[in-house]
Amino acid sequence: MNRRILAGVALLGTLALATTGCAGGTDGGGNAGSGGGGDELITVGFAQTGSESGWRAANTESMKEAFSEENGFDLIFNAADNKQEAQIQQVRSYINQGVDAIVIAPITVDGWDDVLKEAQDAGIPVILEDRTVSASDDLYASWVGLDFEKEGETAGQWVADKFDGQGANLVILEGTTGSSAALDRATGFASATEGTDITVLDSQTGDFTRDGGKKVMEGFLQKYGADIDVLFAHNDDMGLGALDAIKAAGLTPGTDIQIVTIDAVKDGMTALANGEFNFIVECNPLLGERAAELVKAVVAGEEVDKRTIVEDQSFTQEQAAEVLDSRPY
Ligand code: GYE
Repeated sequence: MNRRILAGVALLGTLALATTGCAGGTDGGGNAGSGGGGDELITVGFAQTGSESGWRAANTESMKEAFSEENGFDLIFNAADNKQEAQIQQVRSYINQGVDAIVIAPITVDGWDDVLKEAQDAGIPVILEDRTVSASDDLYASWVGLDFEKEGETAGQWVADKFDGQGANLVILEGTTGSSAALDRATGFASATEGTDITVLDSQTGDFTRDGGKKVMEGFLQKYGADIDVLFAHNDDMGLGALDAIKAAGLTPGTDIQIVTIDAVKDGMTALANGEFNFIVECNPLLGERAAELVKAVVAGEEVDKRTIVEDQSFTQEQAAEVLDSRPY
């Protein structure tokens, strides 16, 4: 009997100690002495777009890894299935829960002003990752992401170098309508191919998914058949979906129709190394660590850069074959 009671008392003692450690953090006091604790966890609500692509899966993993308890975070995760309204609702719910900071990967550029203002009024800092918004940058603390326009430009430059002067026919699979990733890639690509004799036969959204890419490419093939020389897909997944459609139409991807995509995820790089894709512009999804650093700094009241751009590379078939095994995602 005695032993049991003693064990219970000891356990309660440990709990009390642990709780004291936490409370110390809340008071903002750096009161050492509570043995194990350290600071309180930072509660972060992360509003992810959805799970549309391999890029997104890698991005989600990177975020979950960086915003771990060991790193001092209590992460509340939600993916909005690519529905802007649902994502905004999720951000509102994070505001109501009184989280310490909110991270958003905004599905579309427009429509964020009101909810960002609500977060600001509630004193909750917002950090954007991946895509950008059209709202004033006074309404959020910081953004970390990629230069989508440059990605589109690099893809367009490759097409121009290869096909200008041949009167080639091009089709485009666009990303999610209204997303900064799709808008900026389209702008960059158009500027790099402007003034060439390349004809854009068609350009439609495949919503950044394999299924979307496949369906839209089937439509393109029905309409234009073997007249199509080049495909530009705003991401690997849509290009991978298009491969099925091209093969089903009796054409050889990489030869009959040359394919340039953006992202450089494992499946895309494999298709490139196998000769089914012809060129990939990288878009780095591993933004978690930088986002976590930004959140920590902002919550601590430190000054941070408004914009952090992560550099991308690009790959030919030969380069893809060389680096394929060492790619982390
Ligand atoms: O290229 C695509 C994903 O916003 C950069 O979204 C991201 C894009 C990425 O679904 O695969």
